[in-house]
Amino acid sequence: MADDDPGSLLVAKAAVDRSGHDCLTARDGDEAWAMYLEHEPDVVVTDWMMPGRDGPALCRAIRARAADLYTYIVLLTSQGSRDDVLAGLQAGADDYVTKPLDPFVLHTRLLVAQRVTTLHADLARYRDMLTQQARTDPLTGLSNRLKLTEDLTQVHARSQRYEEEYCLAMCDVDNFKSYNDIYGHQAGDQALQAVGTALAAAARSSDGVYRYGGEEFLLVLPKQSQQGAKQMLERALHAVHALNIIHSGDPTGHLTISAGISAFTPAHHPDADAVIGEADAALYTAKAGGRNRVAL
Ligand code: GH3
Ligand code: MG
Ligand code: MG
Ligand code: MG
Repeated sequence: MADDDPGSLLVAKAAVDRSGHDCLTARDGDEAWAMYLEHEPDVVVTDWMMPGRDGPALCRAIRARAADLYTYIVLLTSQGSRDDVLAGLQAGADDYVTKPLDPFVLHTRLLVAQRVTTLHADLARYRDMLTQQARTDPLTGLSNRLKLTEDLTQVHARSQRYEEEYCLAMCDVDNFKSYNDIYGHQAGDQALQAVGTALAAAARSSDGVYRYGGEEFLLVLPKQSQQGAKQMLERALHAVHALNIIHSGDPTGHLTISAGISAFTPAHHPDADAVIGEADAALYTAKAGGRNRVAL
């Protein structure tokens, strides 16, 4: 609540307190702005004319902030100043109350404010949920290809800027078509979940593990050398083998994966798509070499 008139501050604070909310008071616009930034209140009730920043300037400052949470703004104007009301709403206020302040009127406006801020908080939650969902593969719970594109763009740009290396590993389940044919698609789905979990467990916390396609997984390994990536993938292949998923259609008798590794280095720096292409080509080498192996 911002007002340079101590009398209206008192009336307003009493009304807000009675509504069961916490009320902070400021005596001018600049103090109100500093207080706003520190406490991020749900609702701002502000006078029109104040020393420092006036009411509309305070509204504009609040609206210019790309904050996640919505601030509901009620402007206090003097009676009969229609132009002020219009200018205030255009500056970003949600509502206005005319002075002298009637505590009952403020109380009713706060009920509306509460409903609006709750709605905005719900929307923000849904938005975050959808953002998360759109980037998650529902079967394995791993990140999906959309998230891969976003993350790889960042890793690639950072590696370019700081001349760091990074590696990609394209992994593909061996003889998976025959696994589905023999054990059914539900068993196939469970196997994919288990493989995804094993890969995620083998990765460092800074690595990214993504479901790239049907039975293909892509690993993004920032600040990793090709040799380090090879060792990590060999551990991952062992981990998948150790899942002990019986596969009579595979020469090893178990479900296995193959992996192809590509590296981005200061000496060899193709664009991000090409780094994926090189991992894919290396995967082909691993398959041609007999599967259940890592190739560079
Ligand atoms: P390779 O060793 O050369 O990789 O042989 P493969 O049989 O694994 O390769 P192929 O590309 O012929 O078969 C991939 C199979 O993966 C076919 C497809 O039905 C299966 N698949 C893809 N996505 C899913 C899924 O979400 N669930 C199940 N159960 N199977 C899937
Ligand atoms: Mg005033
Ligand atoms: Mg495949
Ligand atoms: Mg396969």
